[in-house]
Amino acid sequence: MRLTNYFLPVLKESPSDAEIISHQLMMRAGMISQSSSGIYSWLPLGLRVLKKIESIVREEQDFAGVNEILMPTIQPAELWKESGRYEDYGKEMLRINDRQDREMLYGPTNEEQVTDIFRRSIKSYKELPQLLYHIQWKFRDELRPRFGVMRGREFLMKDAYSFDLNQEEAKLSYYKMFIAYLRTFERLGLNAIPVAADSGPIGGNLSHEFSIVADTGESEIFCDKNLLEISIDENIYSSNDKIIDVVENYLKFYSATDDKHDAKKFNNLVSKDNQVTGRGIEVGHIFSFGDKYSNPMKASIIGNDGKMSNVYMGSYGIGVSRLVAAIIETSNDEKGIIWPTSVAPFLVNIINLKNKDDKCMDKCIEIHNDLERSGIDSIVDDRDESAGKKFSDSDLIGFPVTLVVGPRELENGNVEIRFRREGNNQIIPYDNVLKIIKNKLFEE
Ligand code: 5CA
Repeated sequence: MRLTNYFLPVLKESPSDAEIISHQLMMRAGMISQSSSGIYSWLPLGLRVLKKIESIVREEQDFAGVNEILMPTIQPAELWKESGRYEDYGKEMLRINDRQDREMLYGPTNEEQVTDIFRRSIKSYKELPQLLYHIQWKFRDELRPRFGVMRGREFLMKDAYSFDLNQEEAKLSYYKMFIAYLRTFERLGLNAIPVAADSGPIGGNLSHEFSIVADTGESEIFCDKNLLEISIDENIYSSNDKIIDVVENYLKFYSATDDKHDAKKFNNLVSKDNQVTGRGIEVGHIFSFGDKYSNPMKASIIGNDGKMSNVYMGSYGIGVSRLVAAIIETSNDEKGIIWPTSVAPFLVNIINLKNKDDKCMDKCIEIHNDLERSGIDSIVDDRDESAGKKFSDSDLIGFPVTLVVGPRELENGNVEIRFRREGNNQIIPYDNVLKIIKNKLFEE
C-alpha cells in the first residue's frame, strides 16, 4: 500500500472538543470522523486497528471454547418486556417503531436476545454448559457521550453469555472468562486489573470490571499491588483445577471500584506500600447473575433428576472500540501515538525521501514486498511532502518501525531504521532489514 493511494486525513490541530489525548490523537491521525454526537465513522487507519483488536479478542474467546454467533442490532421490544427491563432501561435505549408499528429497539446489550436463542433449542442438562459470544455494534443513548470513542453512543462490543446447570458450573464459566480477559488484555499490551464491581443494570451478585489505570479514567479504583504480579501459564485451560486455582488466587487480594470501596477494609488488608489507587478505564466487565433472565423468560432445563430448573447465566463484555482509545491513553508521547506491535495499523512505515528518484522508489517497493511476504504489514510514504512532515506524521501515527530510504544511504546499500518506542535510529544495510525488524517486533 502506498500513502498516495490511501485515505489519510491527517490534521494539524486537534478539534477543540477533543478533551483527552486519545481523542485528539485519533482525530489528528485520521483514524475516525465524527458523524454526530458519540457516533463516528472509522477511517482506513482506525479501522485497521479496530480489526486487529477484534481479532485478538476473537482468538481468545475461541481459545477459551466460546462459540461465535452474530445477533442482530435491532431487537423486538417483546423480549425486553418479558425480562422486565424494557421500562427499567429508560432513555438510554433507542426505541424504534417499524412500519407495522411494532416496537423495536437498537440493542444496548443482548441478554434477552441470547436467552431467547437458548430456550428455543437447549432443553437438557446434557447439552450444558453453553458459551456463546458475538462482536456487534451497540447503541446506548448516553447522557454525556464524550472523549470520542471512549464513551460513544454507538460502539463495538464483544459480549459473551454462559449457560450452566448450577451455581458451581456457572462459577467455572465465569472463571474461564476471567482468564480469557487477562490473556486478551495482555496481548493488547495492557495491564488490566480485575476489580470487584457493582453489577448495575445487568444485575447479579458476582461482577468484575477490568480496568486500566490512566489519569483520564472515569472512575476510581483501589487494589492490592499483588494483583498486578500474578502470571498465568500457557496451558491454563487444560484443567478446571488450574483455572479455579489461578482465579481464586486473584480473588484473595483486595480490589474495588469506588461504589464498592471500603476504606477501613482496604487499610486493614493491604499494607501502605501495596495500596494502588488511581483512575481506571473500564475495558471489560463480567457478570454472573444466576436466573435473573432465565426465570422471567422461562429458559429452563431438565436436570439428571428429571426436574426442571432455570438455567444459570453470566454475561461478559469487552469494549472493543473503547480499547482503541484506551491503548492510546496508555501509550503515547508528545509526538503522538506509540502502538504496541499487536495492534499497530501497519508495523512498518517506509519513507521515501526522494519520490522522483526511481532507485529509491524501487527499493521502497522491494522492501515493502519482502516485508509483506513475511507477514509484516507496511506502507510506503510516497507523498510529495517534506522529509520533516513525513517524519512527524510517522511519529504521530505511531508505527512501531520507520524505515527511511534516501539516495545518499542507498548508494552505500543502507537505509535508516527508527524505532518509535525507543526513539532511536541507526543506519543498517538494506539486506538486513527483514532480519532486524523481525527480531525487534517479535521478540518484544
Ligand atoms: N451485557 C454486559 C456484558 S456482555 C454489558 O453490557 N456490560 S457493560 O455495560 O459493562 O459493557 C461492556 C463493556 O462495553 C464495558 O466494559 C465498556 O468497555 C464498553 N462500553 C460500555 N459503554 C460504552 C460506551 N458508551 N462507549 C464505549 N464503550 C462502552
